[in-house]
Amino acid sequence: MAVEKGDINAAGNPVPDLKNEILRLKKEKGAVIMAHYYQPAEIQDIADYIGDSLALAQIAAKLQNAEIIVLCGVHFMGETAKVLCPGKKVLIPDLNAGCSLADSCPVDSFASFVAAHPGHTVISYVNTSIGVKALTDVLVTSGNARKIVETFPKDAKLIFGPDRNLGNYINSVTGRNMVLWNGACHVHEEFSAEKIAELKKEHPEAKLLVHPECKRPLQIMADVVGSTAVLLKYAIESDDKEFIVATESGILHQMQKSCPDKTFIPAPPNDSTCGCNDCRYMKLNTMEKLYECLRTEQPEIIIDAEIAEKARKPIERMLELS
Ligand code: CIZ
Repeated sequence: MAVEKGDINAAGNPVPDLKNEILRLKKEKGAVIMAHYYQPAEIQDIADYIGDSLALAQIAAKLQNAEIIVLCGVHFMGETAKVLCPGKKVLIPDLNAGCSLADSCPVDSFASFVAAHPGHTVISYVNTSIGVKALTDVLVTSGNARKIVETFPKDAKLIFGPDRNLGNYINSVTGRNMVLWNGACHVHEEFSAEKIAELKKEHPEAKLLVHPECKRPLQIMADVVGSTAVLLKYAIESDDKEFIVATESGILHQMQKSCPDKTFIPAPPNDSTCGCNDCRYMKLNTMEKLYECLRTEQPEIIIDAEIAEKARKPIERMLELS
């Protein structure tokens, strides 16, 4: 049951009007709220900035007046903001909001993988821990991976981690032969090509929008493969009226808001009862936690200064090349 203003919470205190309290605290503390497209709809609606991880990093790098950044997303996004804004307090509503893809690439194992490929340039997807970023030459997001990989000669020796599906996709469109780390995202790996094919029969006019973290068969079936920002832009600019969307469900909120006259159908996962096109980490953030985070200025992202310095270089290189 939804908790509403006027209700009494478990501690016996009145429940605050969360939206107004968040806006009040934000103003009082000179805070900026940034939200990823995969956040719950009500958090997207209250944010100052909404975007993919590239846009959020670009905005964080340019923020002048904010004292506090509340990054409503997952932990690695908060770390990226902290590296780019070392003088600001960076908060995240739930410190447990991790990332299955980042977890699929432990720092020690990645260090051994890099050591086993001497002479290779290390390209990492931004969905990695700060430790993996510190081992990386240049970071990419799904929005700029192709462009950045194409800045390297065709025969350059490249390592790409941690997402094997994005890596495969970039190899296929750039003609590169990057050595891939074998990692994946629990949401994007779950979409079922068979169920999507069935859905396409029911909606023959629908365009299939696929995130490159999905498996190869989906990439091949897709009308468009792209980052959240690319898929959103396509949906807005297209004359088509119906879309099947194979990425985390949070993006459907912006799609529907931007295109109220169009229909967006979430792509079905293998197990239709699992709710697995909701990222369990992204959805840990709630309005209650956002309010508490602004009130208490906790939890805060803290990064070791030496690692932050090492991670800054590949992040800045990505921003220069984007
Ligand atoms: O890089 C991001 O923001 C993610 C996780 C997805 C996307 O394509 O925007």
